[in-house]
Amino acid sequence: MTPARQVVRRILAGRAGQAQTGAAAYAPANIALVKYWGKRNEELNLPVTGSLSISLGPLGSHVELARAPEPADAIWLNGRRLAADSSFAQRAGAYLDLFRPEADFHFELKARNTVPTAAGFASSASGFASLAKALDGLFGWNLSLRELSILARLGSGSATRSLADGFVEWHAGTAADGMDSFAERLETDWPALRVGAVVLCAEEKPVGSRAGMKRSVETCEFYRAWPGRVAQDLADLKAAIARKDFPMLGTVAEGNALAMHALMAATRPPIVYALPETVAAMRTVWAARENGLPLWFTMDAGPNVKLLFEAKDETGVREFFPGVEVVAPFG
Ligand code: 2P0
Repeated sequence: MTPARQVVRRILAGRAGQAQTGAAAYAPANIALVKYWGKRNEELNLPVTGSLSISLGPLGSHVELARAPEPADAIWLNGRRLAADSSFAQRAGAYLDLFRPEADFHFELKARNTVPTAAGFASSASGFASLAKALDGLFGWNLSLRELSILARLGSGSATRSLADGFVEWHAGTAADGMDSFAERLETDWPALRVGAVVLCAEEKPVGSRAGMKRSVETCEFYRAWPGRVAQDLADLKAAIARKDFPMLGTVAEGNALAMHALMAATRPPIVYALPETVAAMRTVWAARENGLPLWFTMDAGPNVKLLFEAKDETGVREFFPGVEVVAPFG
């Protein structure tokens, strides 16, 4: 039995749920303020470090799940049935394999993203998180947030953080089977917080994050400094959130994203996601801040920039970034 299957079996032990007719679930996308970059176990998506994110409320993934009447999985994305050999159907099917009660049990899965794929927010986190929730509903397991986050992690690391709203911390854990590598919601709400998506390029990235982080762990000589940096950033970020100290939150998030991109650049062969427009956007943020606007940014494994600011400054931010798409994570 594979290690992932063993984890599923352990979590579901004693939860012989009854398959319902169907189930629906929703999970938000998330954006990391302290990033996940590097695994200690690739099959179980166990991270080298912890990470901390903010969920994006209405931007995420809806999933409907039922037992398929046909002798094969039927997988739909945004209203279209996918070919069985498409990469999405393959990845979803491999994940569903972990949960089939019998070999001839097939699923009908209908996924719909409200996170615009072109906006530079990843949909795999909300996709696997909503799928884990829908499986829980379909089989009536009644799993906790902690257990669901472990199951979502088997699909994609960042999905661990997409089971709850608000600020979510993913604990790295140390156990070989990853039972202590789960997500927890922080208690603090911050209604004034805003995340802005600045889309600079919607094309597919040259190196996916899964391959990119593996390459960094294996070849970046600075990677050994990353766990210490993340530990400090996590402590500072949690202090900033507890005190609602926005400049501190922005400073930690921006610095952590730049440190991650420095690791990527020092990877061999190098991974540079930034385009000239990305650097220009970064400079605009710094110039705006010099001018007194409390504006910071973060970036993920791509060229797009995500702005961090508070509601009172939205008009000012729009003067610098007229096309920004603004999300209010706390509604
Ligand atoms: C994050 N990223 O913390 C970081 C920042 C990208 C840059 O999590 O292999 O799709 O499925 O565990 O979660 C993207 O990586 O990778 C990611 P897998 P995942 O949000």
